[in-house]
Amino acid sequence: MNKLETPFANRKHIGIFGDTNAGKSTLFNQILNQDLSIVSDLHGTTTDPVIKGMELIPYGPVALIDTAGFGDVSVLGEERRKKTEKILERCDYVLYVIDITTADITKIEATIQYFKTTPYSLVFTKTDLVSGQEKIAGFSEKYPAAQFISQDDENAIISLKAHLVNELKKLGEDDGSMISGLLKPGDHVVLVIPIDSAAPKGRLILPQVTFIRNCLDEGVICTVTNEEHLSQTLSSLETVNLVVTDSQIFKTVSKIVPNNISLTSFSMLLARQKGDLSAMLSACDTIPQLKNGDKILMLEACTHNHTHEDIGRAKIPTLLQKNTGATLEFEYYVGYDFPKDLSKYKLAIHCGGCMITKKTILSRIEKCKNAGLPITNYGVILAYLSGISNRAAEVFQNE
Ligand SMILES: Nc1nc2c(ncn2[C@@H]2O[C@H](COP(=O)(O)OP(=O)(O)OP(=O)(O)O)[C@@H](O)[C@H]2O)c(=O)[nH]1
Ligand code: SF4
Ligand SMILES: [Mg+2]
Repeated sequence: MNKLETPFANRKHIGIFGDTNAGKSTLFNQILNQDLSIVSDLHGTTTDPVIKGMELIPYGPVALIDTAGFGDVSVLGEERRKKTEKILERCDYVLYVIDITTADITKIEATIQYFKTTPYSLVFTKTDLVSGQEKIAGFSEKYPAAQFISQDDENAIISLKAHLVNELKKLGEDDGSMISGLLKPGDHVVLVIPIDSAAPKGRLILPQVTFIRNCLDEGVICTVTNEEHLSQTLSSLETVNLVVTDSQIFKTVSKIVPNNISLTSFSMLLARQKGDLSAMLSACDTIPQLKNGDKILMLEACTHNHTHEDIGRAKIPTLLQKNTGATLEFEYYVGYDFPKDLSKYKLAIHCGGCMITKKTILSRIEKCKNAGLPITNYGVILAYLSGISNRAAEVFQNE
């Protein structure tokens, strides 16, 4: 993906699921109009998920994912099934592919349960192999929104894409903007971005760029500065409705920004946009109860991010142990890995999640909530540990 393309975190994810040999990879290639995924009559051909960004016209950029089939009962199949489940957590929409020649309503109904709350469409494939229209009519009556396709029927793919566009539109345009409900057209916001050794060379990071773009889209005036020039910037402006800073320098910035001006951090805005800010703030109430030996689950979405290694592996553990006076055990899960047993942890701390979809973060929050495990994120806990979470959360208090 080149730099001009929409990042995967900002694309709706569409997963293609179904039994082995149902025609998932064939459909994946048909939608993309490219032979990217291997197609064969052997069951279990697709072993690892294949993900590809595409423009779904007229909807916009999406990510399409081909998965390993459900029906693989080999030992390796168990591993693949787990991978497929993880993919489901990332997906905003499911295309459930069913080979019409072997379709069975009991099985279809059971599989639909597996998708839980993720919206889905049924796609019956291989309609060229059924003689007469009876079978198609039967399923069409039972599932009126179902799509019927075959590998040589281009029109069926065109209408499937149109159906998908409509379905995605129903989900809402995107994850919402970082400033919705906080700022209105004509408001003035000041962004404080430290340019230190952790800042990437010659560019801004994704949440900063997204924030600026959101301001432009919503008619909010935005001034960008660093902590050194913040004081000068504030005194040169007539009105400032909000200051947003990188959480790393919140304390410094908090001293400079007068109390009558609202102040928050990118991490708070990101937690609000992509997750559940109030759950993440209240998870911090657990901190005073932490004791020696308690286990903390650390979730980092990217495998190689040295800045975060520093925050997640050094800064937060040091501050948290200093704050609680307890020796804690930190367990790290990186990428899309997620522990099965959450009962052993006292607190979960997620990274900012800027590179992953809202759906992924919400799935994780849901799992933690179901297990009674409080979950917060790097930015929110850093604000709490620096004693500034009250000020940083003030701007959201009426929500
Ligand atoms: N006749 C016919 N064959 C199809 C159709 N779609 C797929 N097939 C064939 O079905 C077989 C399986 O197709 P794949 O697309 O590899 O199926 P898959 O669901 O990705 O299978 P796994 O990766 O093994 O889970 C291949 O031999 C395809 O050529 C179709 O519409 N009609
Ligand atoms: S906050 Fe998480 S998703 Fe964003 S760059 Fe860091 S590790 Fe990756
Ligand atoms: Mg396949």
